[in-house]
Amino acid sequence: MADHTKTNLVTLTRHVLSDQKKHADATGDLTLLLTSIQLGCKFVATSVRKAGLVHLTGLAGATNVQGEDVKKLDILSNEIFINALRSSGMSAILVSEEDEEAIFIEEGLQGKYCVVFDPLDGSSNIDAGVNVGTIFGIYRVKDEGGRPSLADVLRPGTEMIAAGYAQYGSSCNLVLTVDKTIHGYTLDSTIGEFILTHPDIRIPDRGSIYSVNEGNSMYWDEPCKTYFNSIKFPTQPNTKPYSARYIGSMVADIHRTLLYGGIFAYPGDSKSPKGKLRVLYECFPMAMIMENAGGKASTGHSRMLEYTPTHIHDRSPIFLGSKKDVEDIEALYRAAA
Ligand code: AHM
Ligand code: MG
Repeated sequence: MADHTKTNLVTLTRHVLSDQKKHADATGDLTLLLTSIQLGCKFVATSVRKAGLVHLTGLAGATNVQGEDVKKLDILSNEIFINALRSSGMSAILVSEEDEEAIFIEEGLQGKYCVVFDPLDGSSNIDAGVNVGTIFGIYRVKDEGGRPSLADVLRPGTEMIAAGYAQYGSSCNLVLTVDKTIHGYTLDSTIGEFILTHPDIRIPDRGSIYSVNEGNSMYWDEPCKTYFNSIKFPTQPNTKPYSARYIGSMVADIHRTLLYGGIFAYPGDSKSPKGKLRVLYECFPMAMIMENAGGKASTGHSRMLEYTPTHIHDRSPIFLGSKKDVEDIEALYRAAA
């Protein structure tokens, strides 16, 4: 028998299509929308890789060595995603970290999905060659055929129908969650396809790595200080302290947490009571991914996905990762309440 494993690749599109076929009422629209997101990720992956060479990391509006106008990578990435999503004909509203206002897609190109995204998260790291990523979440409009409004995106994360991220690093990885399934794909740049490499991702119930910006610890509240002290100075016999890992690029910190376990946190503090991370396109997609991988995501006080954002760039404190690690910090907040 011939070995077909090397020629029978499971691409992201093939995988999503076969999952969608399980739904009798599936139209293929979500698959089409995801195709445009994939295209955006491939385009950004290539641009990130070329950035150092063509000085794409220069100031917006700067000129490269060939005298051509170059755009800063986050602006370029934003345009790439907006163009891909608009032309897919599948989206109704786009919310991007880069745009103050939500973008309402014109009639004629309008579809039934709302996409919230951060086109290039962690971009302040890019000059140092650190991993960056794209984060996205998808809602279905409430009233198909009706007039889309901000109410279609100012909804709890429990109503998101899909979410994911792409990480631009030594390889380009895309993690996607739809219908409680969660799989990881790696871009094979020779054929330009995302190939299924991490089926059914599960996060360990407890980890041994913590990931937080400790430079903010003087501003933390007591439960947060107590929690991080407890994992660094364990009092139980034969218990090792947790290791610290903090890249400062959410996608990279979450990707490691998802694969190895542990906890990632961006707490609120006395300086920034709501923390730094944005609810719609940073906290919710990552929370959905963690939950569907068997982990947890919390504001410290309640389930992250049950929060209702008050505006499109709303922020929230967040603790997410291995179930038991997140439960430990929640217990400390409960005790302090
Ligand atoms: P950005 O969207 O402006 O790139 O900021 C978000 C990034 C996240 O990727 C990361 O988790 C966080 O900011 C790091 O913030 P800090 O430098 O305060 O630790
Ligand atoms: Mg961001």
